[in-house]
Amino acid sequence: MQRRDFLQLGALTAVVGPLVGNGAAQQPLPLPPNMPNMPNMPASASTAGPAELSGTEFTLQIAPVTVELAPNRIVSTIGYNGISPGPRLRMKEGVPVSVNVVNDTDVPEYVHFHGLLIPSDVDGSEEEGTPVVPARGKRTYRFTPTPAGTRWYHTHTMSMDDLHRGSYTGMFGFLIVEGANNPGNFDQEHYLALRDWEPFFTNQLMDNDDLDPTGPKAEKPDVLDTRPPGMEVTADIFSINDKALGGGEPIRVRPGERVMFHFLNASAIENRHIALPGHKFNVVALDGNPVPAPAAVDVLMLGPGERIDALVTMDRPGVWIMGAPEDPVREGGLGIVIEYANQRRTPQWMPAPPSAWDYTRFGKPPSQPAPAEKLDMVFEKIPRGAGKFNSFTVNGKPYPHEQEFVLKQGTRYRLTFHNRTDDAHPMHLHRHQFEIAEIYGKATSGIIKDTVVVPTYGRASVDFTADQPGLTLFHCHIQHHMDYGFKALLRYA
Ligand SMILES: [Cu+2]
Repeated sequence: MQRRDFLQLGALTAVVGPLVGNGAAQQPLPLPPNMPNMPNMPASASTAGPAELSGTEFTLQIAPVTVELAPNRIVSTIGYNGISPGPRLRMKEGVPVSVNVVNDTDVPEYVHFHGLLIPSDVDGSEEEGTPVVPARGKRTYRFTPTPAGTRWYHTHTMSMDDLHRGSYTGMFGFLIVEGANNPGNFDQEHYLALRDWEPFFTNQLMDNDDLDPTGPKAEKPDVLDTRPPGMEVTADIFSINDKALGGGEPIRVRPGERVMFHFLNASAIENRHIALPGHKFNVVALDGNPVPAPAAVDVLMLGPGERIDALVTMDRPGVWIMGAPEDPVREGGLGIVIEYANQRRTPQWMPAPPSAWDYTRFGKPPSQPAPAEKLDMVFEKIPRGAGKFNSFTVNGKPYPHEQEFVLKQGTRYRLTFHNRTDDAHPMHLHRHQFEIAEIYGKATSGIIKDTVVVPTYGRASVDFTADQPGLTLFHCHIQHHMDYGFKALLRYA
């Protein structure tokens, strides 16, 4: 019996808890059953620390942790300070900090500070030459956090075929860089990290393409590669922060409240969508950076590594499920209950209106001419190029592209991604931010990001200024893709 079959059977026979609805559109909430390979662990090796740390001196202890997704549904993994997600780190823009990392495991580690403009030796990337945090050792990262916004931190080790290492573990957390002016025009705010657990290899990937952007498939080859693909990584147990849907407390709101949600896709494996029936998300920032044209949408899309800050006006009293539009993902745990005051109903789900994600909705018309300097990157997948797994090339060459991407300091570049694969990839540039210039065949400006999902067989162009000397890693934020070649190293002349 396949694992997925087992899960579905288990879900059907699971004792349905107090969350079963009785409305026309309600769905039962079968939580993932306790898996035989998810033992109820004794108390974790480290003591759970506070959920938020602020100041200039931080300590992150890497050690085994247990995560209670729901009563009797406990996963064991590696985390920071005894919890997963790790503590939210709150820093002030421009004020130097020290992050002391204590590694209480037998595996050398890197902590990457995602979305910050910091030097290579503290960026937390082996490829960039950041010194390792040795197994059973410690190292201090010192840097000056910038720019302000919703950032995050996570392990940056390779996993290869070990699904208990790297970003498959619980080693991730929010990092908030506070700027000088923080308007905070809302009634409450929540930091929500989307996660999956207990990943496994599969040949059959669930397709969520309905909600994905459509546009010209400018890079679709005339003759498709029909060789059998290698195995990919998937999961069927999900959570928001450390709780599966129904496994934790609801978010309690009052009619008329404005709630700021800070979403992070901390998954190592898949792009995710989020909807809240009857409500719209007013997107105000992407990857922590305010957008030129905030706009309201029904469904959010986040590739691994991406963040969205969105305001929701609570104007439809009820008890709702905010979660993944795809039934198996939401029922597998990717959701959280939004409960209005004085509402006693069971949580309701309603399918979201048809809605494809489009970054350019939040941009402004292009105003700048294209930079004179251009770089092109062609992404290709080699089916089973790495034994039972696919491998990836950038410009037909394997990592590390010694003379391929050499930047002149102070120069502005237009970087064009040609995605000749049958997947949408979340591409992340370390230590820099870029401005989306064109995507889905549409030109735009003013959207500043560090990660962008390049559509299936699509093309995207981003502009960036080479103003951060030092080795700079560029990679797909899907761990399995990065590990099998989907990365390049940019260097300065
Ligand atoms: Cu990828």
